[in-house]
Amino acid sequence: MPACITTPIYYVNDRPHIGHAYTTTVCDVWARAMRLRGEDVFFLTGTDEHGVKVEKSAAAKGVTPQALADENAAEFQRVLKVFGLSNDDFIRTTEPRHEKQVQAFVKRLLESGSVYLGTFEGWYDEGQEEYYTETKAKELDYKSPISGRPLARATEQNYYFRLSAFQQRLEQFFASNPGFVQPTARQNEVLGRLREGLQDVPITRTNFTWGIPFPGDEKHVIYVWIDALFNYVTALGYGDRDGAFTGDLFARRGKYWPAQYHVIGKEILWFHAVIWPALLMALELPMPRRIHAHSFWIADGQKMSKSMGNFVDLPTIEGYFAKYGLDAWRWYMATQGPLQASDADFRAQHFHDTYTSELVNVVGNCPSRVTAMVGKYFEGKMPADAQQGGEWPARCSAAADAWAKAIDELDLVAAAQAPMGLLREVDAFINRTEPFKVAKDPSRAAELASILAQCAETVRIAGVMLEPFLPAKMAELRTALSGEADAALPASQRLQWGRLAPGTPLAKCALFPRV
Ligand code: ME8
Repeated sequence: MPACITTPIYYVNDRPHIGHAYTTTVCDVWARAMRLRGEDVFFLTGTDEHGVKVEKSAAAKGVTPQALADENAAEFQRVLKVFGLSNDDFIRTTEPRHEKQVQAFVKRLLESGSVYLGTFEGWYDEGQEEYYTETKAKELDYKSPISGRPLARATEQNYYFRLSAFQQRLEQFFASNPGFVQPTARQNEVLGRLREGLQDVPITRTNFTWGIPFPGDEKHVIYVWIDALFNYVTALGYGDRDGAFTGDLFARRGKYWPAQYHVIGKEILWFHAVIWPALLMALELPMPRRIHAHSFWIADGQKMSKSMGNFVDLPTIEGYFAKYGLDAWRWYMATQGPLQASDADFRAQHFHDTYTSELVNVVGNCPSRVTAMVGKYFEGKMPADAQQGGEWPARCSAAADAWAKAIDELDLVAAAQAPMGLLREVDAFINRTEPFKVAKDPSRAAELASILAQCAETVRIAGVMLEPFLPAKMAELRTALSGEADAALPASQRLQWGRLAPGTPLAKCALFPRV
């Protein structure tokens, strides 16, 4: 089945930082794992370029919003390459393919009665571009829950999306799709807020101009969040046929909708878990399968924020690449990050310790030990195993099942744990069977061959499962095990026991140097 995974589209009023790198890396690991499994994957990311924030940042710099957007979108695209991220498309909300189609959607919402002209009185969080009702603003002490800055009083005539009309359908939807929002703690928050009752939301603005004009009433621009959410379908070519809502709605990539995963940070969950589904209901489009709202990286116990200026920024990240390598960065992001309900503290020492204890001592050391012994005792050739793997084929197959299940659940920690567990078992097996002692007794040659053949084959299989996390290093391992041609095969074949035929050259490899 074709699978689609998306990141949020990032605001261009800011430079890329650890948060953007994190979400995109999580999606990249998943996309690579799915491709490895032979699935047809579409991995989407991009930039969110309209709205008052971008307009203001541009004015402060004395450039046009489009110029600022162009500059920072190019920077985001450059960064994707530096990070080796394997996205299939990059959508920018100022592209005609997006703008034209957003207008068509909004027109359709207007025609179907889901959008109407009304007057808003309430509170506005400028940093987040989010409106709050009086009740909610009071609860927040009239301060932005994100930046802490005071909310502004707002009265405006605007077009509204009739969100309230979707209360019941949303409740039913959540009841019949219990795992729709992950993790569960986040889903409970959404359900709690849903129970308070939905109010209609303004979807246009008149106090600035940097946005997509509202079709038929161009003194209004479409609210940046409505504009932005639609990226998930405009990138798939929805309505490329000039907004005709008939026949094959997706001109190009319709097979990828609905998305398997929208991966986002927890601060934008409401838009994705409630507003987006309601918009899709109003347009009679299928729902995405899952929204995964991860938590935040924090820095040395403190919240990272633009105002505090303590975001782990690009130059810092590039410092980690230089010292530990890109794959080590990916590993830390994927296995130590805030993927579930708790925030994760980014600490240099913890990074270093994780690198040493997992990548140097396990992922690097185990293949190095095994290939070194094969070099020493079998002239660097895969020995023949008279025991046909012993208990190892079953262990590997259980690990492969656990890995695949974890990937389905976007549980990257468990997905990494499966091959790590195998490598640790190989290490323990070597310590227990002591092949270096067995080698001293010529009458035990067959036993030595079995031990090392079983280790080498298990290392190969663990390496396959580690590829989505450590693509460059595992390519090195693959080459050392003479498996270049394997890269093109699906995991179902590569995870089978016994691909390393006796006599296959196995070169010694050193993957992660101690730092
Ligand atoms: O919200 N830890 O864009 P944005 C982990 N344009 N992830 C973090 C993070 C942190 N400390 N800080 C940010 C927007 N992120 C909108 C989205 S989608 C239709 C529109 C990540 O540039 C996380 O994925 O502010 C978060 O949701 C995203 O960056 C926000 O990026």
